[in-house]
Formats: sequence, structure tokens, C-alpha cells
Amino acid sequence: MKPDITLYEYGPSRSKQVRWTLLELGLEFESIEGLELLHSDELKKVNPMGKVPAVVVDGEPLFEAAAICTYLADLMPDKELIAPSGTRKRALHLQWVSFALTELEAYVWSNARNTFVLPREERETALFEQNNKAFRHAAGVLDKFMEDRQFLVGDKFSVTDILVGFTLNWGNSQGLLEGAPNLKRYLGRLKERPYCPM
Ligand SMILES: N[C@@H](CCC(=O)N[C@@H](CS)C(=O)NCC(=O)O)C(=O)O
Repeated sequence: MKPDITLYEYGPSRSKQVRWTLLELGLEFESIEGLELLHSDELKKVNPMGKVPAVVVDGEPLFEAAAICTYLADLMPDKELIAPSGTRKRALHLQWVSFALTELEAYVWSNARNTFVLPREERETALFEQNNKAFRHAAGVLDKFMEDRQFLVGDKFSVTDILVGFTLNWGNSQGLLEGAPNLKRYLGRLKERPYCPM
């Protein structure tokens, strides 16, 4: 039986990762969408941080995009969007998702927070140079890895590409993928997929 899923989302946000995963898996879902959702009491019942994405699956709440997408892929093993637990490929999924969150996303998120998310008086622009340098360094490592590959794990499209690709695209929008031609080509490949929302 297919799970009953509600997705809390807001257009230009990390919730695109979950929407994309759901569409790749062919899962139906109810969407609750809107900027006014952020920090609302309704959303805090699902994610106490009041942030999107968040989901309710068969009555149980879950938040954090990486956890949600990984869980959804696990629910549909026949779709082969993720390798089973305990396999080398699964370890590589966790490796690249952890890499994206800590070595890439942290810096583009800090840039975004200090550009338009935080109130003007709390913004710290002195961080930008350091953030950009750290992102470019990690992107350079990933660019080399992708030199002779199409996708991140087992050279087959997977949920890992959804999570990491979204973050790379975010970096690209901040001008941080100049000098990473393999990653630009990789993003091009991801954008050719019919359900890609980037
Ligand atoms: N670590 C969380 C981050 C979620 C997050 O920060 N979402 C943003 C939208 S992309 C949000 O809801 N921001 C509202 C706010 O920070 O006030 C995840 O990856 O799901």
C-alpha cells in the first residue's frame, strides 16, 4: 500500500529536494505550500524549527530534507533510487550527502542568511570571502571526482544526486562554480530530467 504523505513546502526552498524525490518515486502527496507557513504553529507541529521542508508520512512527522528524501527512497526499494542499508553504495550516499551539507551547504546558507534572510542589523558580510573560499575548495574536490562520472553513486541517478545537485545549483546561483566545469556539466544532466525543479 502506498504511504499517505503531506509535504509542507515553499517554492524557492530546500523543499524542492523533497518534491523532486516524490515525483521520481511516483508517490502521490498533498502539498501545503506558502511563505506564511514558515514559523507558523501549524508547521511547528511537524517541524519544531518552523522550517520547510517537513512531511507527515502515515501520520508521523519528519523534517530535515536529507532525512526525508532518504526515507522516502527507502520506502520504494523497487524504484532503486537508493541502495539498501549496509551496502558500500549506501555508505557513499551518506558520504556525499554529509559532504554536501557540511562542506558546501553550510557556506551558501551562511551567504544567504547574511544577504537576505536575517534582519539587516544582524547581517555579517565579512564572512562572504571565507564562505566562498571554503565552498570553492570543496566544489573543486567534487569536480575532480566527477571528471569521468555521470552521477555520484554507482554512476546511476539516485536520491544522492537530488540532494547534492540541489546544493551545487545553489552554489552556482551564487557564482561559486566558475572553475568547476565537470560540476556544471553534471548540473546540466540533472536539469534534463523531467521532474527536476531546478
Ligand atoms: N536543515 C534544514 C534547513 C531547513 C531550512 O532552513 N529551510 C528554510 C527554507 S530553504 C526555511 O524554512 N527557512 C525559514 C527560516 O529560516 O526562517 C533542512 O535541510 O531541511
